[in-house]
Amino acid sequence: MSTVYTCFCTDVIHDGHLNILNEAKKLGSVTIGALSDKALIRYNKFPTLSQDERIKLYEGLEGVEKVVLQDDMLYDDVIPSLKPDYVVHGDNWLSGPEAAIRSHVEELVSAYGGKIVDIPYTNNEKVRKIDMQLREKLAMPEYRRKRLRQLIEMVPVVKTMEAHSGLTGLIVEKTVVENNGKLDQFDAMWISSLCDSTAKGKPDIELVDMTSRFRTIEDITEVTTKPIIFDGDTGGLTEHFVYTVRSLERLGVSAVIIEDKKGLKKNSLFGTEVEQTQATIEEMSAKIAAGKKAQLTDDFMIIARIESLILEKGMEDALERAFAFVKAGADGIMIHSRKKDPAEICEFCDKFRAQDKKTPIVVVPSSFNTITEEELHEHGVNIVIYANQLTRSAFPAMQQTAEDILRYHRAKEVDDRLMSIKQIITLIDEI
Ligand code: SPV
Ligand code: MG
Repeated sequence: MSTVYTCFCTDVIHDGHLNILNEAKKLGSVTIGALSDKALIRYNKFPTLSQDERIKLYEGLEGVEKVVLQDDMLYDDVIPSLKPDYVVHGDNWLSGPEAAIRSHVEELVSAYGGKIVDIPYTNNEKVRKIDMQLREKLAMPEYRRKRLRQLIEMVPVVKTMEAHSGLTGLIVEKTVVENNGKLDQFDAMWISSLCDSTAKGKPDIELVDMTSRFRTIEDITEVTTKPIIFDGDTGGLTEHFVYTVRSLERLGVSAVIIEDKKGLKKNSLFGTEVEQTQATIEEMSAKIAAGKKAQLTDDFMIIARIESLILEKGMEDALERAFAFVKAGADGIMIHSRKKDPAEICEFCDKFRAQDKKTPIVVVPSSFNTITEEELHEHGVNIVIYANQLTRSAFPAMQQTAEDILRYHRAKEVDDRLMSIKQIITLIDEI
């Protein structure tokens, strides 16, 4: 009897999967590959069932011979070992970033004379509804909030991109690229105080109040599912910070990062060019402890951001603060630097990791942008935040368009670099 392989990456079996399975059964004895959690996160979306639950779900399907774990989105391990006569997949992988995976499978099966069978994708009302319900589940506060802690355990580096509006949230949510035959996407969103303020034409000095910052969070949570790390600036007064923690938890935010500064906060990238006052270890520790006490869920994280390198207070001061803030209850630490050379960040991470193997480390490589995620991971970093790049790319593009329309007294000259009207009106999903 012929053998058939198909890879499933779903938490819910709908008509589309049953159709694939039926077509597969007509060709021979069927093995389902269950894509592992870590591959699924890169390939598709965060699972709502565990890897083991998914395997059980597939094993329960009628006519399935066996279920194996597929640990990589590329089929390099499973195909050469199983050598199926047929690999069956929905025809949605004929185009878009997934096409690279299909062509890799084609190479693998043609090595021994196997074949790919593309099954027409089922796109009925019921299937769309199930997809939408899954997305909605991922977007719910109780599911979204805990996802950052889950991701830290599941991926080498949580890749986090700035979002400051529904639209930028959608970009972070939906951008998928194909790179060396694999797909990749961001894991989480950073609601930057700099970008949230800049979008409102205001300076980054804690001027945009919390009600407005929460509105930004809601704009983003309404259209996305990925977890959120909120830039809480200094956290404000401790008496206010405890309320902020509760509100953020309720909104489904996974973490707040607060920096050890007091008085009028200026953006860190000004460094010592402007007056900035660092809070004492005792003051910051008390704020962290109060936040942890106010927190109601186990999922939420309070991450302490250390400004010693920014304010040129030295490595020893940065490390002393990091250990003290962890002792005060911080669930993670963020170390910041405005040097182009990543050396001081790496030194800090190595020294911190020598004494603390577990507490998550967050970095924001805006200035030290030559270092890769993989290199940062080697120094023990868990979360990398691209804090402002979407804002900094949009601003000059808009400015150039405005200048050119003024220059030419019409819009024809700029049209080539604009998104088409058709694209922009179909960009947003309708329910
Ligand atoms: C932000 O994005 O607002 C930050 C990071 O706090 S930085 O601008 O580098 O200080
Ligand atoms: Mg900020």
